[in-house]
Parts: sequence; C-alpha cells; structure tokens
Amino acid sequence: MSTGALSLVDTALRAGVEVCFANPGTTEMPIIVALDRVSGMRVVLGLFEGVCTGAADGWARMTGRPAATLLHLGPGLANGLANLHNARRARTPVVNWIGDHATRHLAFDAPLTLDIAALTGSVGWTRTIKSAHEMAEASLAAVEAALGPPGRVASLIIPADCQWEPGPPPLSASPLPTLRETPSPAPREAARLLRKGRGGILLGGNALTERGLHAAERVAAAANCGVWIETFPSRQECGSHVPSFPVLPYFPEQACETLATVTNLVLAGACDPVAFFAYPGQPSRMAPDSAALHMLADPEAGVDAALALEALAQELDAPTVATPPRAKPAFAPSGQPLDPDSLCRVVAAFTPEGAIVVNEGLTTGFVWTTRHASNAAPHTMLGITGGAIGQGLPTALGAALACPNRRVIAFQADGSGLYTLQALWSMAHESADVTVVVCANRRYRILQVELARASIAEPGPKAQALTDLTRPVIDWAALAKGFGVPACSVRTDGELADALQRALAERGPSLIEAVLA
Ligand SMILES: Cc1ncc(C[n+]2csc(CCOP(=O)(O)OP(=O)(O)O)c2C)c(N)n1
Repeated sequence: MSTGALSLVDTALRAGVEVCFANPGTTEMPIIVALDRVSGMRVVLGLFEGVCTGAADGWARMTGRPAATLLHLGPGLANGLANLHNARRARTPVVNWIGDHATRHLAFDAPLTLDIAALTGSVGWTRTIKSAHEMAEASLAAVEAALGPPGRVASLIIPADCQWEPGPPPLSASPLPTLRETPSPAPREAARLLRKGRGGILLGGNALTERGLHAAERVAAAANCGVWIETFPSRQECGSHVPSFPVLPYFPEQACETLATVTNLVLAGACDPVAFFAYPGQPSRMAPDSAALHMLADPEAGVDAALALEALAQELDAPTVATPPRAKPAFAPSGQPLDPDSLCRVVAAFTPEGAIVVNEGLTTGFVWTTRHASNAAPHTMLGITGGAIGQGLPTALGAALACPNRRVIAFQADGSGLYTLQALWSMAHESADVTVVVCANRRYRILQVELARASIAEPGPKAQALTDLTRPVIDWAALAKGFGVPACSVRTDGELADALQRALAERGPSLIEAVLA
C-alpha cells in the first residue's frame, strides 16, 4: 500500500534529493519503511542531529541540491538547530523532515511534544502537514522552497498519522538550482561609481567561483579598486589557479581600517559588512558611514554575482588578465614544534589538487585563509559562515559523500570539533575520504584573545578555566579510534608532513592530531 511517507520520499527522490541524513525515532517509522521501499535514496545515520544537519549542509554546498534530514520531533530538531542556522547563513538548500505525534495525540501533551514550528520558523520556510493527501505536493514544495533562489532551509513537520495513512501517487518534477540575473542598471551604476576612484568590491556567494574571481580581477585591473573577500565565505575556490584577494579581517578595528579610504563600495554576492560582535566604542558597520554602497548582486535575492561581475567588467571595458601561476610551496621540515603557521604551511604543501578543505580551524583557520590557502593546489574551501561551531566535521562528511572523487581535508579546531565529534563514526561507517587535521592548541584560543581585547590583562582563575582544555588533556587519537577512524598524534612539521602524506594515500577517513606548541 502506498502511504503518505512513501509519497513524500518518492517525490523528493524524483525532485533530486538523493540522500537523507537521519536520526529517527518512533514518530518517523513510516518514513523509515518508505526509505527501504524506494530504491535510489542513500540513508546515512548520524549519531547526533547536529551531524545530520551539518552533513546536509556540506552535501548541498557541493552539489547545489538539497539533501534531506530526518529528525525526531522538536527535541531532535533542537539538537540539529545550530547547524541549520549555519546552513541558513550560507544560503544552503536543506530539506528537513521532522516527525511529530499523530494529530489526535498532540492534544495529550505526551512527553516529547514541543512547538516544532517555533523552532523551524527561526531558520527558514516551514509547513505543517495536515493530511496524508498533501504529502507528495508538500514534499515537492519543500524542495522548491529549499532551492530558492536563494537557497534556504525548508522544514516539513509531519505528524505520524499523515505518514502511515494512504498517500497520493508521487509527483515527478525536478526543479533545478538557479540564480537570478542582476537588474540591468546595476553593473552600469557600479561602473560609474568605481570610475570615480577610491572604490572597493566585497565578494561573497558565487562571486567566489573561479568565474567570479577572474571577473573580479579584470574589474580590479580596469577600475584600480580594492577587492576583498567576505570574512567567512560559504564556499570559495582557492589555490594557485585563481586570483588571490585579501579576506576582510574578522576583528572590527582591522576591518574598519581596511575599508577606511573606500568611498564607493560595490557588493557582489555579499551584504553590507558588519562586525561579528559589538564592542564598546566600536561601530557595527565596517564600511565608513561616508561610503556609498552599491548592491551589484544581492545574495538575499539569489542574484548571480559571477555573471554580474562579468557584466561589470564589460561595462568597464576591462582587459582579460592572465593570473600568473603561483609556485606550489616547497616543504622542508624544520623539526620544530608546530605553530599555526607551520601547520598551515604543511597542509598547503600537501593539499591534493581538487581537494575540498572544510575550514573550521578558527584561529588556525584565519592563518590558513590569510596566508596559505592561495598557495595550495586548486581546491574548494567551505567556511563557517554562521559562526555556530560544531559545523566542520559534519560538513566534511556531507561534502565527502557528495564528491566521492575528491579528497576532503577537515581543518578542525579542537574545541569546535568536540561539539559534533560523532561525525567521525559516520565517516568510518560510510568510508568517507576525509582527512581530519585537528589544530590542537588545547584551549578556546579565540576566547582568550577576546578576553585580552576586553583589557583583562591577567584573566582570573574562572576566566582561565572557561577557556582551557588541558585538565585533562583530550586524547584525540583515542577518541577517533573509538569511533573507528585510524588516528595519530604529531608535534613537529616533519611528523605532520609524514602523517598527512600517509593519510592522503589511503582511502577512508583518518585523523591527525597536530599538537600546537
Ligand atoms: C554553537 C556555539 N557555541 C559557542 C560558541 C562560542 N565560541 C566561539 S569560538 C569558541 C571556542 C573556539 O575554540 P577552538 O574551536 O578550539 O578554536 P581556537 O579559538 O582555539 O582556534 C566558542 C566556545 C559559538 N561560536 N558557537
């Protein structure tokens, strides 16, 4: 018999949803049965919902198409919410299937009852299913909502009875990811402003594709303007094959200084830059109040920024620019204890061409993006756009399953990695080609920097205790092995180089704890 659950799953599959990252419970049983009955949809178990949602984000960032998550009522969703927040900020298409109590059961306020729509509403599009008859149409509507443009998180709240009752035949439609064209006056107006001089361009979204970066280089050459990359891009082409532009700094005083002389700021796939946090006496906006802002390609409207930059280059009559090839950095081990710079240097030397680098390296990750990524072999970088830590390992899992022919390097800060550590088990279970490099500084270093910035010269014992990860020291190699991932721990650049080369030569996941001095 065809059930509502079957209509849901079959319609989603026909609409291009090929994988479901799941952590189900009793209210999702008919969907599990349907997943077994429909061939073609991969099912991946995540041992914590944040793994499922982060993996769905990683999958979609690499394919442009949504993955589904299967989550257990409000509490299951709540566990996955931080990485849905990250997906929302990255404008990633994600489809959530969230089971709920059968309609008649809700009135009894059974223990797991929670206002699911209140949670899903905070991260995007939501629809609560009222009857099994809706299941095919709602399933397609969710995929379409997720695709946008722009990409978004789309959640279906699905009472158990709507899953188990007879459902309609599946719908066959395959909506495609698309972007909109920028309104035609936008490139002309941008060219007019940039011709005035003291201009700048901030790149984000798909301006960070190979095509967008080359167009930006032409624009910069023609208009003699500054070009910066937004601080935490969701996806960026990096390496010696693309022009390298500086990243807009994270700390507001540095970002303000960077943009201080800009009088015309053109936004290409990026929003008006604001500080991550407010600080006493610091502005919230990073561009000077006197600067004119011009939206060339609005990411909130899903506008194609690469195409808009090409149109701008044409407006400016920009010459083609040949990006001079940068030599791959040679590596000679010093035998010295690792620091963030030498760690990044080793990773840059051995990153294989076509790799996907998932950057949740935080303070070490800043060193990677500002100094080393552009020297590495051509690769795609995925960043922590939403700032909610615990994204790196799940996103690496999703990216690896989406791109089985590409090696994933998870550049992972140790504190952040512990939020969704269970992703290691899914990597082992799925034989995902992920090499995790843990930047083990054994502290919440960014918070220690923030304490120093707050003029606390000598942090007190409580402030210290809240940022220190050494009592006890966390044994990353043992944790990884416990999840079935081969692992080792290294302390010098030479040891890291050897371990990295060994790991990259093997199929399947591995983890290297790089202990920072
Ligand atoms: C979900 C979530 N919880 C807490 C924070 C606050 N926070 C930001 S960075 C950080 C710790 C970072 O430490 P680590 O990952 O080890 O990186 P490091 O700063 O040492 O490079 C914390 C707790 C956050 N951003 N997101």
